Amino acid sequence: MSSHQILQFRSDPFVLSHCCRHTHLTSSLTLQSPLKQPLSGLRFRWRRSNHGGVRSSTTEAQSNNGNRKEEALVLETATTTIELKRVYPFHEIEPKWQRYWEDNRTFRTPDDVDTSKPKFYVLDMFPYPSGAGLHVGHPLGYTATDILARLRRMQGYNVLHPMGWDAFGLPAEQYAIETGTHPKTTTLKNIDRFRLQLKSLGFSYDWDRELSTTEPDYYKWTQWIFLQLYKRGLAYQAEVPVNWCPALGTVLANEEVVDGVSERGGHPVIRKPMRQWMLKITAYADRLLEDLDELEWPESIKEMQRNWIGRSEGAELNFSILDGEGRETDKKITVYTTRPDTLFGATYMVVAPEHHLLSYFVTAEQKQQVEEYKDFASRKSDLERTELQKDKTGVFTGCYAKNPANGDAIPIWVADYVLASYGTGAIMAVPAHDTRDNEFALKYNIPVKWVVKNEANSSADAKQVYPGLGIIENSSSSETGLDINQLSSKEAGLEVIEWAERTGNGKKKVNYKLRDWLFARQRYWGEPIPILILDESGETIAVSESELPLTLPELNDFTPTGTGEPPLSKAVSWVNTVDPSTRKPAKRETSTMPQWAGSCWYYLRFMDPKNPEALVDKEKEKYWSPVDVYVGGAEHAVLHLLYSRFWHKVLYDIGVVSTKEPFKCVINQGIILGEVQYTAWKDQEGNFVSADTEERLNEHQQVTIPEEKVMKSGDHFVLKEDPSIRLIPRVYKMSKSRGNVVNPDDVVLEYGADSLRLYEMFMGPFRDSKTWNTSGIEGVHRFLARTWRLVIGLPQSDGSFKDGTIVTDDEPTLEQLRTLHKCIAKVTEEIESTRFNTGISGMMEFVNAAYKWNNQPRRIIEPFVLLLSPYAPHMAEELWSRLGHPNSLAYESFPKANPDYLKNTTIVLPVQINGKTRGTIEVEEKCSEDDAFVLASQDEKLRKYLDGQSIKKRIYVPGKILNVILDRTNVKVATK
Ligand code: ANZ
Repeated sequence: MSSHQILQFRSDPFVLSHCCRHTHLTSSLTLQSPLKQPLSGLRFRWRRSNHGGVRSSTTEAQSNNGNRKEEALVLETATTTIELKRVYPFHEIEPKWQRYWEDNRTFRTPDDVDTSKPKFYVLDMFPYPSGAGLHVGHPLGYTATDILARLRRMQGYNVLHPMGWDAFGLPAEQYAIETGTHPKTTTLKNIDRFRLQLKSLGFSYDWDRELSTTEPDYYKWTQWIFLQLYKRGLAYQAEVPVNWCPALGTVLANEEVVDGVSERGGHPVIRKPMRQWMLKITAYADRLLEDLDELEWPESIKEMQRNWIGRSEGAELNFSILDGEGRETDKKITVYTTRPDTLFGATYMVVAPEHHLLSYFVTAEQKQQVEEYKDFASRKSDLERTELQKDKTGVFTGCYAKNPANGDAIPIWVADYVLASYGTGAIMAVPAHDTRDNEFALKYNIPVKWVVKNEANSSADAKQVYPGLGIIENSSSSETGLDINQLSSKEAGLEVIEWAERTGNGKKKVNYKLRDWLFARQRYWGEPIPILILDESGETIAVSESELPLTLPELNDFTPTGTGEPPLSKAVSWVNTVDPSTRKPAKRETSTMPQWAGSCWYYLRFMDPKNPEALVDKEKEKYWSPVDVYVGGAEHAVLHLLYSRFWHKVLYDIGVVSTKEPFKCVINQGIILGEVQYTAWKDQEGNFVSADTEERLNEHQQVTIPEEKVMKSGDHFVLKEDPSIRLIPRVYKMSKSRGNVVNPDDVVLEYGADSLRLYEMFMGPFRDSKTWNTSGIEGVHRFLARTWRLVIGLPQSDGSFKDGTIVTDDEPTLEQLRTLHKCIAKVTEEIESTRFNTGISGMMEFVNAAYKWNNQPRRIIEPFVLLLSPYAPHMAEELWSRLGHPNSLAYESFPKANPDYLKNTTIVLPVQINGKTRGTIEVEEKCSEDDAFVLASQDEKLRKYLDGQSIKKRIYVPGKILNVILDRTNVKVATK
C-alpha cells in the first residue's frame, strides 16, 4: 500500500507526518495496538480507513501544558513510534478554495480590461505534457510567477497569467508507434493530468485562456506565420545533412542519436543530405544580436545568445588549386579566416569532407583513402567533430594550392575538424598560431612557420603555438610585393584585406556561427507545412491562407515508411491534391514542423486566444506586449528564446506586433536536484570501510545509507553508529533510473499545496540549483501551522478548530505596528526582487514576534494575511474569510509599508554639563530622563565630567537636549 492511501482522508485535524512515507509503518498502523504508555491528557482512538489504510482521529487531544509551542504527539505502539504533528486542516481548505476560484473564475482576465490601468504579463515557459506528469521542478517556476501575479493583482495591475501546452512532439508519437494509441489521445490524457495537478497547486492562471499547440485553432496561426515567412523568402528548401538511420529507415532527431547510433536499437546513423525546409534566421542575425542590449535579461543568457549567433569579423581569401605540374588552375578554394595577419604562416589547407570541390582536385592515388575518410566522417555529429580534445584525423588529397601571399605551394588536406557548415568549409591552416592546426601539423609532420611575435612575453618558447596577437615577422614577399613585417596583428590584418581586395585575392567578411534553422521533421505529430508541390515541375506553392488550418490527417499507422519519406506520405488521399488556381496535380508537403514552432509565438495568442480573424487583435497586443516577466529553465536560454525572438521580429516587420522584442525580462529558475544520497563502502566481510581509507574504494561494495543514520562531524558526514566511518554525500539530478524523483502529488497529499509552494520558494535563491530535502518541507509546514494557530487559536478538545478567529479589535501597539510594517516592507521588496526565500524569512520573523504578544489585533493580522496570500493562497483565503470578509482576497489592496513605522527611532541627543555641550548620546526618541542620564553617565567621553560629581539639577527636553548642572559640594553620583 502506498502512503497515498493512508493519507487520503480529508477531514482529520491531524495527519501522520513524515513517517507515513515508510511503508513498514503501515502494518503497525493497521492494528489496534494498545499504547504502551499513553501521554497524560491524551486519548487516542484508531480506526481503519474506508480505503484500507489507517487514519488517526482523536477525541481528546489537548496536550497538558496547552501552550502554543509545537505539539508533536508521540504515540508508541508495540513496534514503532509514530509522531503526529498537530497541523491545520489544509486537506479541507485547499480543495475548498480551488473550487471557489474555479466557480467564480476569480483569475479570469476579461477581454475588455480597463486599459488605463497598468498591466503585468507574467508567463511561464509552457510545459510539454509528458506521460510522467508534473515534476517538482515545474512548480518552482510556476510558484514564482504565481506569487508575482498575485502581488501585482493586489497592487492594482491588470494581470495576464495564462497557461497552455506545448503538446506536439516525439514522445507521444513514439508511444503511438509502440502501442497504436493515437498521439492525440495520449496528448489529451496527459494534458488533463497536468491541468489537474496544476490546479491542485492553486496557481492563479486564467484557465479561460488555456491553449494547446496541437489544436487546429491554434496551429492555423502557426501555419499562417510560416506562410508569411515563405512569402518573404525566409522559408526555403535546401539540401542539408540529416541523421539517417538505414536500419530503421527513418530520419532521427538529434536527441534520438547517441554516440553515432540510434537511441532505440543501437543502429548506425549517418549524415545524409536531404531536401529540407529551412528558415532564414541568419537574415536577422545582426538584429538578434544588437537588440539583446536593450533587454533586462541575465547577462549570462545574453552572452549565450551572443555566442550562439557568433558574429566574427575576418576575411575570405582565395587560394588557387595547382595541377599535377604545380601550375595554377582556374579553380580556387576560398577560406574564411579571422586572422588574415597570419597568411604567411599558412603551411597547408584543410577542406571539410563535404567540400564541393573535393572530388575535383583529389588525385587518383588518394581518391580511395579520401572516400573512406568521407564515409568515416559522415558518422560523426558536428559536435563530435569539433570537440577540442578529440584526436585530429585527416587525409592528404594529393593536391596543392598556392598561398597567395608568397606563392608557396601548400598541401591540401581533408579533415573533419573543419565543418562544411561554417565559413566556406575550408581553412588556411596556420600551425604556429592555431592550436588545432598545430596539433594536426605535428601529427602529420607538416611544417610550422612562426609569423607572430609574442610581444608581452619575448622569452616565451619560440617553438610553442602562440594563438595571441603580436608583431608580425617572416611576412614579406618580393614575388607578390606584400610586406606586413613589423606591423601589429591588427594593422597587418587590415593591410592583408586591403591587398586582397586590390589584387582580387579576397575580401573583408563578417561571419556568423548561427545557421539557418532546419524547419522540417519526418514525423507525424506536428503541424503540417502548408505547401503544395506541383507534380509536373516540382515547384512549391503556398496553401491559400483561407484554407488554414491545414489539419493533420487521421492516420492509424505512425511507423516510419522505411524510405525516408515521412509517415504523412501514407495519407495518400490527403497528399494527392490539385493546385486550386491551375487545377494541376500536386502533392502536399509531408514533413511537419519541428516542436519549436508552436512555442515561438504562444505568448501572443494568450493575449487573444479565441480570435478567429487574426493571430492577435492589434489593440490587445499593443496593451499586453511585451511579456513583462518570462520564467523557465536555463535549457531554453538559447534556442527557444532565439527562435521566438526571430519570429517576433518578422511579425514586427509585417506589422502584427508593436514591440521589437517579445520578452522584457527573462528569469531562469535553478534546477532541483535529488535529495542528498550518502554512500558508504563495505568489505567482503560486510564491515564498513571509511571513505578516507588508503584502500581503493572501488574494490568494495557501495551501499546507500539513509539520512537518519548519518550525522555531520566537522566538515564530513559519518555513520551515527560508528563515527569513524566517513561517508560521501552526493546529489544527483532527479531521474527515474536513480529513483530519486519526488512527485509533487505526494507532497501535496502529505503536506498540502501551500507547504509545497512555500518550500520550493524557501529552498534557496530562485535562480540557484538546490537539493530537495523532505525535512525542509516540514519546517515550512510547521510555520504554516503556527500561522494558522496564531489567527485561529488552539484546536478544541475534539481536535477541530473553531470557525472564527482569536483576533481582537484592540488598537495595535507601536511595537506591533512596527513589526507589521517592517514585514510589509521586507516581503514587498523581496518579492519584487524575486528573492522569494528571504520574503518567507520576513514572514517567519513576524510570526515569531507575534507569538510573544498578548493579543492579535485585527489591524495587524489582516494585513499580514494579505502579505502571506501570494505564497500560501489557500490558507490566506481561509483566514481572510474567517476574519469576516465575504469575498476572495485576490483583488484586495496589497498592504503598503508606512515609512513612519520603519524609521530608525533612535536620535542623537546633545548633552551639556553646566550649560556647555560636552558630547552626545544615542537614545530612543521618547527616552525617559532617567534613562538618558544613565546613558550619559556611561558614555566614555561624558563620564569624566560626571564621575564622582554630585548633581544639582537635570534639565531634560526630550528629543532635544540633556543639561546636567553639577553641585559644587563633592558628593558621589550613583549612576545605576
Ligand atoms: C587562420 C587562422 C590562424 C585562424 C590563426 C585562427 C587562428 P571564429 O572566430 O569561430 O569565426 N575556421 C574557419 N572556418 C572553419 C570551419 N568551417 N571549420 C573549422 N574551423 C574553421 O573562427 C574562425 C577561425 O576558425 C578561422 O580563422 C579559421 O582558422 C577557423 F592563428 O584561419 B583561422
